[in-house]
Amino acid sequence: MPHTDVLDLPLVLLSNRGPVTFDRDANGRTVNRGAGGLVSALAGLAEHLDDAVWVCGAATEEDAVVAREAQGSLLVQTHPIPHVVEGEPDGPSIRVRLVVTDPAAYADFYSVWSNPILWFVQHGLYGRSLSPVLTRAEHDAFENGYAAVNRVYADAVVDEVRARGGKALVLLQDYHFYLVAEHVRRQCPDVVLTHFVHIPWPGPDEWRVLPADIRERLLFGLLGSDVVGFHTRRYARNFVLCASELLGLPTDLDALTITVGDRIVRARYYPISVDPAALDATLASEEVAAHVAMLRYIFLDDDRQLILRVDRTDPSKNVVRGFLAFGTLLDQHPELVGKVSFLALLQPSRTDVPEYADYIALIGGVVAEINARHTKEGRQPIDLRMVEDFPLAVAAYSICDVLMVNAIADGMNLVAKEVAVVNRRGGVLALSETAGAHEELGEFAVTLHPFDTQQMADALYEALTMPMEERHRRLAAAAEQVRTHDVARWLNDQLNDLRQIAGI
Ligand code: GDG
Repeated sequence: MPHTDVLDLPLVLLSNRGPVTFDRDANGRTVNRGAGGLVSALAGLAEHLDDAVWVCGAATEEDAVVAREAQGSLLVQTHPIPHVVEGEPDGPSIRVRLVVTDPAAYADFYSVWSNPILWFVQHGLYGRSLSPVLTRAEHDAFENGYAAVNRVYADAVVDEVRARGGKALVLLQDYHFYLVAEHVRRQCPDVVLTHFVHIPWPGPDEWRVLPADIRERLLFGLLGSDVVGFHTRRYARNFVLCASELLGLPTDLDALTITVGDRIVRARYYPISVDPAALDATLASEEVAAHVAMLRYIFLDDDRQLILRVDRTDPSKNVVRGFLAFGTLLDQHPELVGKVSFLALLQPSRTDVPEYADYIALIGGVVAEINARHTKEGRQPIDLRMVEDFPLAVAAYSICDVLMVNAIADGMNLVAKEVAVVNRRGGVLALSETAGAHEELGEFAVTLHPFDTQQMADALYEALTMPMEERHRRLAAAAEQVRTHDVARWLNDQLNDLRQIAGI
C-alpha cells in the first residue's frame, strides 16, 4: 500500500474507466468494483485519504442514472460488499464523480480519436501508404468529440479542485485526456499535476502523421502538467524531443525537462507493475486450481509443452505474426508437431472500431490455416479461445512453458510481469524488444523481433529447448525484479516526485 503521508493535499484522480460501475439486475441496482492492477492501486490510495475524489466516465446506462441522481460525487464503499454510502462508511470507501457526456460527442472522442487515431499513431500501426486518411469528418470529430469531451471532464476536475480550495494533487491517466491538464492549470493555477501516459510515446516524425494544429494542441495540452509520466526512459525522451522539434520549446534532453513560459515541465518514467500479493491470492484460489487441472490434462500429458499468449484482440499485440511464426516453427521442426500446443486466450476488444473487427477475422483465418496444416492424430496445435476469464488466464500463466509477447509496440505489457510472478514451471518469457517490459525483463527473456517471423520462430525454438535449470534461473530473477518493483512502488515514486515539486 502506498505511504499516504506524502499527501498533505487533497487528491483528484481522472481516468476514462473508474473504480466502480453500476448495473441493474432482477433485484435492482448492482455495484461492481473495477478489475485490474491500476484500479486496485489507485483505489487503494484513494481509500486511505480523507479527501480524494475519482472523476471518471459513466460507462453504463445505470452509471448515467446514478450520476444524474448524485448531481456531483457520491461515496462508494468498496469492501466487503460494494455499495453507495448514505451515512458514515464502515469500511474502505472512495468518492466517485461519474461524468456523463453527449453520446455523439463521446463516440467521436472514443471511437474516432482515442481509438483508433491516437492509439494507432502511438503504436506505429498506420501503414501510411494508404492510411490514415484525415478528412473533414476527422477534423470535426476532433473539435466536437475529443476536444469537447476533454473540456467536460476538465470542467468536472476544476469543480472538484475548487471544492477543495483550489489546491490539490491532480493525477490524470492516459491518452483520452491530453487536453485536460492545460485547461485545469488555467482555471486552478495552484494545482500540482501529473499526467501518466500508459501507452508508448513515439518520436516527432511519427506525430507528423497528424495535422500541425492538432498535434500542437495535444502537446500543449499535456504541457499543462508539472510532470508527464511514461513507462520508460525512451518514451520520456521522445516526448522531450517532440516538445523541441514540433513546438520549438527549450528543452534539456539529459534532465528530461521542457521550459514552457516561466514553468518547467518534467518528463519522468515510472514503469507500471502488478500487485504480487493479489496475484498470489488468485493463484491460490480453488477456481484457478480447477482450471490448472483441466489445462494440464489437455496440454501437458506425455511430456508435451505449452506456448501461451493472453492479449486483447488489438492489432498492436501482433497476434497474426505470432501465429505465422509458430507455423514456421512447426514447418521447420516437424518433430515438435503433436508435442507443442499454442493456447491463445484473447479478449475481444473495441469491436465497434472497424480495424479491430477486421483483425479478429484475420486471426481466425491464420489459425484455421495452421491448424489444417499441422493437425496430428486429431490434435490441433493452436487452441484459440476468445474469452474474458482472468482466473483461467492466471491458471495458464502458472503452467505454460513459454509466454509469447510479440507486440508491435506496447507501453509496458502487464501479462509478462504477471507470468513472471505466477509461473511455477520455469516458464520462459519470449518478449518483444519493443514492449516496455523488455527494458526491465529483457535480460531474463528470449527477445522477439515483432516483424521477423523467422527470428520469432527461432526464438520460440530456443525457449522450448532451453535447459530446465536455466529456465528456472531466469524465471526466478524475473520474479524478483517484479516483486521488488510492484504497482505500489509505481504510485509511490510519482507521489514522491509530486511532493518535491509541491514543496510538501
Ligand atoms: C495498457 C497498455 C500497459 C488478461 N485476461 C483477462 C484480463 N487480463 C488482464 C491481464 C493484464 C491486463 O488484462 C492487460 O494488460 P496489458 O498491460 O497486458 O495490456 P493493455 O490492456 O493493452 O494495457 C499496456 C497497461 O495499459 C498498463 O499501463 O501495460 O502496455 O497497452 O493485467 O492480466 N482481464 C480480464 N479478463 C481476462 O480474461 N478482465
